[in-house]
Amino acid sequence: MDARKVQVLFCLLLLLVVRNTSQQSSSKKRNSKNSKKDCANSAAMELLKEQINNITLELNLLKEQQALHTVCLRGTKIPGKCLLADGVKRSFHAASDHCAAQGGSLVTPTSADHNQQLLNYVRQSIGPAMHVWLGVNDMVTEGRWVDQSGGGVRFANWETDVTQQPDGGSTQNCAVLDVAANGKWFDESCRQERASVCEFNIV
Ligand SMILES: *[C@@H]1O[C@H](CO)[C@@H](O)[C@H](O)[C@H]1NC(C)=O
Ligand SMILES: [Ca+2]
Repeated sequence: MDARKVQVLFCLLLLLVVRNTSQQSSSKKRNSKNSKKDCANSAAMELLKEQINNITLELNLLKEQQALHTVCLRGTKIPGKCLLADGVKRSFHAASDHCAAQGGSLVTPTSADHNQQLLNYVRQSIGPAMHVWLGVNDMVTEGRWVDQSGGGVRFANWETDVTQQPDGGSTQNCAVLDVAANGKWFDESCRQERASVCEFNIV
């Protein structure tokens, strides 16, 4: 419903209210002239309401941007995204929920560059011996590795020089990035408790 319709409805409602109150108070002085004035007032009110709505929306957007700015300052910025590492060890699901609760998702590198930036960031922020969860799993279909939105991953960085990752079959359905292995990926049991990095899209 657009603002004009709302306004007309509001006026009709107002006329009803006016009639009722004048009946109740037995006052016959409220005439249509007053009602028209009331309608003009109500139109002004509607405009004010719309302005308040607009300002509220803008304020919320600013708050979001501010929060994102804080995340970027505490973490690091890569093209299009801010990353925030958390050394607390959690299962894959708990880590994923933890990111979602902050408006982000588990980090999912989409290129060798991103993977390298993530590796550097984790190394200098939470340490050189860390395994961190990636937003990558093959829980639904064994061997089909998907990102947090369920789409197939286009970039992967499995360790294949020493071992042949992913090698855990149906017992290991979640992916980690191993800092000690220079950012190579390994599959692990999703119940393992690992550090994590959340990513936040920069709007
Ligand atoms: C509120 O925002 C909408 C969409 O941006 C705009 O068309 C409208 O004119 C704004 N209203 C007021 C009262 O500022
Ligand atoms: Ca698997």
